[in-house]
Amino acid sequence: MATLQEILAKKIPGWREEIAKVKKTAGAKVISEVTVTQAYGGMRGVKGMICDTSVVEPDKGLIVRGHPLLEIKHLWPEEVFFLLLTGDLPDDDAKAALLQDYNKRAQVPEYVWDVLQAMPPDSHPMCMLNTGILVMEKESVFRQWYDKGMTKAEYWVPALEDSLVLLARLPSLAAGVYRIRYNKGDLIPWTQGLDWGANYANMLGLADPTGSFAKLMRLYLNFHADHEGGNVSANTCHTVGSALSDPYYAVSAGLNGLAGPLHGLANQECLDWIIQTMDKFGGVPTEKQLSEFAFETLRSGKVIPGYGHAVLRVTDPRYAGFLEFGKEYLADNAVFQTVSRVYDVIPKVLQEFSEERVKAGKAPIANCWPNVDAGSGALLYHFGLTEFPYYTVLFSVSRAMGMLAQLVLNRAMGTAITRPKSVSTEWVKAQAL
Ligand code: CMX
Repeated sequence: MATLQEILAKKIPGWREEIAKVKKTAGAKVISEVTVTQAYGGMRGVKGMICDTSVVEPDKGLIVRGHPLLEIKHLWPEEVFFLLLTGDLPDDDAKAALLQDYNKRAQVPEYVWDVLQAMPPDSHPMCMLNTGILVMEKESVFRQWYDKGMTKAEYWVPALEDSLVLLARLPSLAAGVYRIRYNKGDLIPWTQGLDWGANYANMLGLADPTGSFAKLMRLYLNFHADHEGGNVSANTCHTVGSALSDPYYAVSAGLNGLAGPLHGLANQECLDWIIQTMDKFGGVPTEKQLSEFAFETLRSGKVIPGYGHAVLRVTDPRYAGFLEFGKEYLADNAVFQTVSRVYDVIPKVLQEFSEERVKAGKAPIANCWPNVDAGSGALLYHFGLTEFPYYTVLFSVSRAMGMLAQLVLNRAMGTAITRPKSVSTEWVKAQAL
């Protein structure tokens, strides 16, 4: 049975050749232009980097290595990581081999727990997760090989080893963060032979008599793994990794971005908003009540979390997939019913608010539809994971797969250090006015 390392070692030379050919024949072709608005506006829509693991089509959503997300929603997370890295769906042997790779590397060192136990008890779970990742940096094989001296062509090999160690340990680390931060008792160890998603579900320690929570975790970890290269977490990981900082530093940097409320933290904010509406109206609010509460939120200068997107212009298929799961497993749950009702109301509210904004000379809201963060919290809440500030940690465990797959491929392709050119406002005025 071929290992992931052997499979990649076979594929990488062909990919390098292909990219060299593309650069040689089409190197001078212009693929993007940048306006002044884009330069001030977070480079939205500027095509200035390559990511082969997935693409996000504005009208379709996430496509992973050519597969529309909802067509591969049955994949377990380890299969998704294999797909992201190699471009192929793994057969049973490859899936088993990757699980073995994780089993060998899953033990979180004791010093990590010592550090986490010593953190202030009100630390945010994202800060604890990231601290745990950073203290393990001393084990980076990439850094050891780099210090000894290695060729550029070899970079991907220790980068992959660090990635496998990190991915193998992340479920235990993240579950440990949950149990320490919320005083849930002893840590639950990794179970050899149990898959990555079910292991994580098990180590959190929530009751799961029917196995539905493990199912949700596999789906959750599948859906959040990757979202092309330009989002804050992936792009940050890419930039930091491009300086040849090792995967521990790079992933940690990416996750610090995921911890922002406009990015991954929106899932925490979103459920908080849903619960606020239920508290205010004493149960599942009516459409009218929701609409009024939404306008109140918007007029107080806040965003509606879970809605809008920098690239998408339709309902996020990840949201649609979660909604489908909810309808199957928790249709009677009041929080889920509120989430569904919010979906009936918010796009219209945002559209109306957007029109008001435009009349007032502001930018329109480009996308009034839900993103991934709009629905996931209700599902977690149903299964007893009620601590909102923990939600972005779950997102992180999953997103690490995409960031690491991209990082390994970038090291394999010898992607250059990131260094776009910034210009000053004086320069823009001189050019454009
Ligand atoms: N509620 C209120 N206003 C919103 C909005 C929302 N859900 N979505 C966009 N807008 C506003 C923006 O804040 C911006 O206002 P200003 O011009 O006053 O700054 C204006 O509409 C134009 O923004 P846009 O072009 O539509 O969207 P951006 O690409 O700039 O931002 C995003 C995208 C996701 C940050 C934004 O839609 C947002 O803040 N959504 C709520 C937070 C959220 O759900 N984030 C999670 C995204 C998914 C993820 O990364 O995990």
